[in-house]
Amino acid sequence: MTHATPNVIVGFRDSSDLLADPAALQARAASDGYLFFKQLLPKADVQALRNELLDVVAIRGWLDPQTPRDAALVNATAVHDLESWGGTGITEEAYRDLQTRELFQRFQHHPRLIQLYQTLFDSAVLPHPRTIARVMVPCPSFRPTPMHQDFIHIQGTKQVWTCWLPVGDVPRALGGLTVLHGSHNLGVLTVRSAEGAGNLETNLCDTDLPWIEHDYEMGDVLTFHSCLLHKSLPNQIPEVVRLSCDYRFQSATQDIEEKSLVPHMRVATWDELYADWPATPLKYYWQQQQLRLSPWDESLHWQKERICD
Ligand SMILES: O=C(O)CCC(=O)C(=O)O
Repeated sequence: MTHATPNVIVGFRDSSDLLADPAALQARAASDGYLFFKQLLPKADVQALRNELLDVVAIRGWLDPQTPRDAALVNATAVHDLESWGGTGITEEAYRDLQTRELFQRFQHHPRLIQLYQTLFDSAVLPHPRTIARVMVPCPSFRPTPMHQDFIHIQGTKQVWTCWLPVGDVPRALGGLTVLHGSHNLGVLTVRSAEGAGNLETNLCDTDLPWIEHDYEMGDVLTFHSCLLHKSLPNQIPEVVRLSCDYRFQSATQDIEEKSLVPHMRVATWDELYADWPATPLKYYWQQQQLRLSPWDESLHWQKERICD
């Protein structure tokens, strides 16, 4: 762990050794608000997911045809007018295609992820059906994700943990996720409108809490509490696509809000997304579980002025 600037730490604390000690893992989660696991997932598994996500952009001509697909270099001319739909990095039509891909939906149920959350929650796990991928194609309309708490967008129990999964190496210069250490203890903060994924930015007054940045490698997993402040760094390698998924998990015994059960941004219905899938228990898996639904609180979305003393 090194200090880049006074309030920025580079390098997450690795919690891999705590997976064998549930009480210690839960204590660290409660104090830090995030957990990081180096190489939790086999590289080959993440590479298969990467190939799938890259396929979505390659078949639309958005990658440079002169370089290997895995380099994820953009075709700058082709992406010049591309509009990032709702912070996904790609168009609505391409994102719908991505969401139909079984590998992408199945990946959230990777045994190593389920095992991690069983240990963290000490209970049966409910993976949120609403899954999100970010295919951050660097184009003129692209904006980094503003600082926010997921609870504003997700609601339900505050004990939802986001799994942010770099789908490939994501060095800081490529615009990975950074978190504000311990900020889940600040409570639910007010927001104002902003550009970038979610379109809301948290009003954060002066704090001594440090931001932690990381040079992610393929296979790494970052997970954090629903109230932990986070944002993406700017992409300073403007010719390379940044790939990541954000999946969410909670204990099956806690409240969930209904929008977490529908496809992200209602890009399609589940029937439409499943249309070409073979028969599999993955389809509508959550309907086999007893869910505790809680109502949406629209007042959390009201935009507020920045109020700091
Ligand atoms: O990947 C990003 O840029 C945003 C991800 C995010 O905000 C999240 O996972 O909650």
